[in-house]
Amino acid sequence: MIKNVCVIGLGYIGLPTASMFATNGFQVIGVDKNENVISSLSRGMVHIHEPGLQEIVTRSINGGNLRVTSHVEPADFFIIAVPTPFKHDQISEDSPYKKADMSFVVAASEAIVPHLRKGNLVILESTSPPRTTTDLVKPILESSGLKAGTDFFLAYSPERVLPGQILRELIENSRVIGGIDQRSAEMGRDLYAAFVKGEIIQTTATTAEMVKLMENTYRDVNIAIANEFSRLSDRFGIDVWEAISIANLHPRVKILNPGPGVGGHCISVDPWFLVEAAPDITRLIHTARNVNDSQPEFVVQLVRNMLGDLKGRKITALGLAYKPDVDDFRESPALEIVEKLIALGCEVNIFDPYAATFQGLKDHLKNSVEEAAYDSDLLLLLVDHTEFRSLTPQAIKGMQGKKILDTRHCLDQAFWQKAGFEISVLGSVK
Ligand code: SAJ
Repeated sequence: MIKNVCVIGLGYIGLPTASMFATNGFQVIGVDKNENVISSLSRGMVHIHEPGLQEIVTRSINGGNLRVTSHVEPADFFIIAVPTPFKHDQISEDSPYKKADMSFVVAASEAIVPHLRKGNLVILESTSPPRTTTDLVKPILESSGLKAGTDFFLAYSPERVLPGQILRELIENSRVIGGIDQRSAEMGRDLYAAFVKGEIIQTTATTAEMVKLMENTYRDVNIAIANEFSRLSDRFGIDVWEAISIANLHPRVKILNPGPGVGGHCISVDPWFLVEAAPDITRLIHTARNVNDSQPEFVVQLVRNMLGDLKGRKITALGLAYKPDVDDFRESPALEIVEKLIALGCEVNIFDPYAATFQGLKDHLKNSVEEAAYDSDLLLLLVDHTEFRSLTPQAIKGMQGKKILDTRHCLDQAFWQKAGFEISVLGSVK
C-alpha cells in the first residue's frame, strides 16, 4: 500500500525533501503556513532558486504525488522541516549570547497532535539545541494521549545539504537517524532508504542533534581562525592567501578562506544553540562567533583605510547574498556591510545577479555592474558569484576613482594593477 508523508515547512529543506519522497513511491502532503508559498506552488512555481528543484517539483505535482496545503493532514509519517532562527535581541551584558527561537518547531508539533495515530513516525529535521526531540517535541506529541516509543515513534534526522547542490547531496550524503528508541531509529532508516544512497547511520536523538551542531560549529570555528589569520597578515604586512596555500601543503592542515564574515541560516546560527545550552563550557565556540560576527566591521574599516572619511563617498557593492551563486540573503555579511556603509553616509549602489527576489534596498539595487559602478569611488567585491570572476575593466569604466577592495580573493590582483587600478585584497592589504 502507498504510504503518506506529511512534510511541514516547504523551505530550502522541506520542499526538496517532499519532492524526493514524491518521486520515490510516496504520496506526499506539503504544508506551509505562508499562503504565498502555497499559492505559487499550487501554480507549479517554485519560490526558491536551487538547481533542479523546479523540475522535480513540477514532476511531483503533475504526477499527482505531491499536494500542497496550509494545514497538517493525517499521514503515516510526519517530517518537521521548519526554521529555527535565533531571536533578534541585541547582545548585551545581561544577555551575552543569541537565543534559539523554537516557536516554529513548537507550532509544527502542536499541529501534528490532532492527527497523530498509532504506528506513526514523526521526524524532526530542523537544526535544534541538544535534547529538543526528547524534552520539547516528545511531551507536545504525547499530549495527544499516545505514548512515544509505544504508540508512535519519534526521531531526529538533521539535514546536512549544501545550498546550491541540495538535490544531489540529499541522495548522496550519509544520513544520521537519531531515534528516541531503537524502533524509532529503524523506522527512520527504512523511510529515508527510499532515496538516500549514502550510508544511513542510526544513533540516539540527542547524539544526532549534537552531530549536526558539531559539524557547523567546527566549520564556524575554522573560518574564525582563517579570519583571525587574515587580520594578523594585515598587521605583519604579508599575504594571507599565499601563507594559507603554503600551510595547506602540510598533510594535516586545511585552513579555510577568510572573508567578509559568516552568513546563511546555518553556520552563523547553529553554534549559538550550543552556547545558549551550556554557556559555562563553550568559550571557544562563543569567541569564534564573535570573531566572525565582527568581520563586517573589519571590512568597513578597510574601506575607511582606502577612502578616508566615508561621508558622501560613492561605493559600488558587488554581491549581497551570503555566499556565491545563491539567492539567499539570510544573515548575509555583505548585506550587513552595505547597511553599515549607508548608515555612515555613503552612497551605495549594489549589483547582485541573484537579487531579483530580494525585498528592500530598492533604491540601491542596480540592474548591471556598469550601472552600479557609474561614478563611484570604490568597487567593493563582497560575494564571489561566478559571473564576477570574469569582471573586466571595460564593465567598470564609468567609475570615478580606480579603487577596488576584494573581500573574497576573487579577482586577479596583478591583472587589475596592470589595468591601472589600486586593488586591495582582504588579508593582503600592504
Ligand atoms: N565561508 C567563509 N570561508 C570559507 C567557507 C565559508 O567565509 O572558507 C562563509 C560563506 O561565505 C558563508 C558562510 O561561511 O557566508 C557559510 O557558507 P558554507 O558554504 O560554509 O555553508 P552553508 O551555511 O551554506 O551550509 C552549511 C554546510 N555545513 C558544513 O559544511 C559543515 C551544509 O553542509 C549544511 O547542510 C548547512 O550548513 C546547514 O543547513 O546546516
